[in-house]
Amino acid sequence: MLPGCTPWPAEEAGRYRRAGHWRGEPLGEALRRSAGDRGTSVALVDDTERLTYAGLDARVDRFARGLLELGLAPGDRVVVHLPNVTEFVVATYALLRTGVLPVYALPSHREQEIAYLCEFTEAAAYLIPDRHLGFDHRELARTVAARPGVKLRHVLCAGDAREFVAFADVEALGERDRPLPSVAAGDVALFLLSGGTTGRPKLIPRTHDDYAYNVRASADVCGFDSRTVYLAALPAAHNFALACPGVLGTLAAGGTVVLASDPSPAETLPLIAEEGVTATALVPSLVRLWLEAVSWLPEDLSSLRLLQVGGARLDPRTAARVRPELGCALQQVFGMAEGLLNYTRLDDPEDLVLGTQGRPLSPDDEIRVVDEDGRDVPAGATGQLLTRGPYTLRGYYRAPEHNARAFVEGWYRTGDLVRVLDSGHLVVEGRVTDVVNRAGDKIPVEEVEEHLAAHPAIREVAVTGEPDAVLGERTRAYVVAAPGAERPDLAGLGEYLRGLGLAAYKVPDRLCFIQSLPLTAIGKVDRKALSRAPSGSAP
Ligand code: OOB
Repeated sequence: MLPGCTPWPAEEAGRYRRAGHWRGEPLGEALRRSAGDRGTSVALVDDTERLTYAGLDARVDRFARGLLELGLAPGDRVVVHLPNVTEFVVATYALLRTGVLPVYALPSHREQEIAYLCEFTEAAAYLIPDRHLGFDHRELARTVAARPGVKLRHVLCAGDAREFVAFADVEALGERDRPLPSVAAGDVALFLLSGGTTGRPKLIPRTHDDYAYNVRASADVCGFDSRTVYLAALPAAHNFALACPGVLGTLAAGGTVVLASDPSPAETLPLIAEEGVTATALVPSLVRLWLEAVSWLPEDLSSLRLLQVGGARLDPRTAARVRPELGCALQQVFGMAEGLLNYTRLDDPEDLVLGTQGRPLSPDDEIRVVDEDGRDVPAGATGQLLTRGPYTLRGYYRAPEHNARAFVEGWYRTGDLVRVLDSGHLVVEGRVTDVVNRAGDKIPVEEVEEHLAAHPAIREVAVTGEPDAVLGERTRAYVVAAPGAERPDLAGLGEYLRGLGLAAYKVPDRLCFIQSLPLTAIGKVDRKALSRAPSGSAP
């Protein structure tokens, strides 16, 4: 196993193999099998092209050989920062087939996040589009590559590459025949980012064996097969749209993946009608947007059979509107990049589908619900969810200190407060730790605080979450102004944070000046007291 990663104990690993969860097949093979069975069927559709399985498989092999020609080697890390475009899928399978390890950044990440990922993983390459949604990623790449701690050997750019290596050139390099290395299924295949509990995102190593099981079991539970047309509306770099069952699950099942460049109703609803989309996945804030949009966008959504909703809690009232107003079944998904996935099943009674966040995917997922002292709570009571199982990590990458807190005897502390019903379904009641879940984007408030605290007009700051009708949760910055300084306004602070290279979703939604921050008994900022405080003067 890659240094810095924690393997499963041998006994559990043996059990997962014997149960048939871990099959010893690298992730890149499922596509090859689909290509063998269904070469002429359409595998992938994006804004500009349609690829058959045979076409996609051949491009993946060319790109894989091209990566090796460039000097990338198995075990090297590569930061993948691509939106939902064909190149994302080609690069993903090519990396999986060469054993070069993708580190999946989200499209909205900017200099702070990307530089951190490049430095922390000692990335050898960075994959970008030329422009996406009005943002020039080449400029970002120049800034990141110039930072002293960043040791990139290559920047690969999809589209107009300028001084960087064009994707097309990598494929051309791969025309030359050379064997691909053999990849061991027990090894790390890729890195996902954690929603984060404190500060910087943690890196989650996923092995071929565990992630292939994640993909295959999810596709089974969701009934994906060769007739499935899956719309990737959320970023494909996020676990939900990548593997639950997502892009990888659809392609393993021989279906068709349609890539949407953004999840807005204006982009996605016409695609559903044009491509005959049968299944998709959204976060709750987008469901509400879609529900509004269907009343004025006259698109035919009759092909849609399944809407998966997860990433943040879906309120039962919105849940109840899905079937009558969108005409498809709802599936709630409570998942995490760390592993454990809970799905409501397609044949669950309506009260469970509307009122719970599903039950564990695998018969070998283990669940405990504990109180603040780590003791199991009585059946049905609320407590923190701990889990371990055949596709849940045993440790974050290169994070021994954090791992000592985040795991207890192999159990991963999710930070989520849940209760378990007699049926085994989970209801998510909230979080233990300080992450704001804004429309499914997880905001580690301490990271935002750290940046705001460096602002010359700010003496102290605390960021909290509060309920929001559209976003689920929004953020509010409570600021104690520096004496004598001119008070910044919300727009000014937003500009300041974006100027530092922070992703836009982390910019506070509200700002509130106060005299001093309330403290807990041991002197920590009392966020609970803050969220009870009146909202203050400025919006
Ligand atoms: C998904 O993954 P992450 O890693 O971005 O975030 C995980 C966290 C969970 O620990 C929980 O706090 C929250 O997001 N969450 C939910 C939820 N689904 C995720 N909270 C309430 N209800 C839900 N249905 O968000 C993710 C990964 C795979 C599939 C779906 C979502």
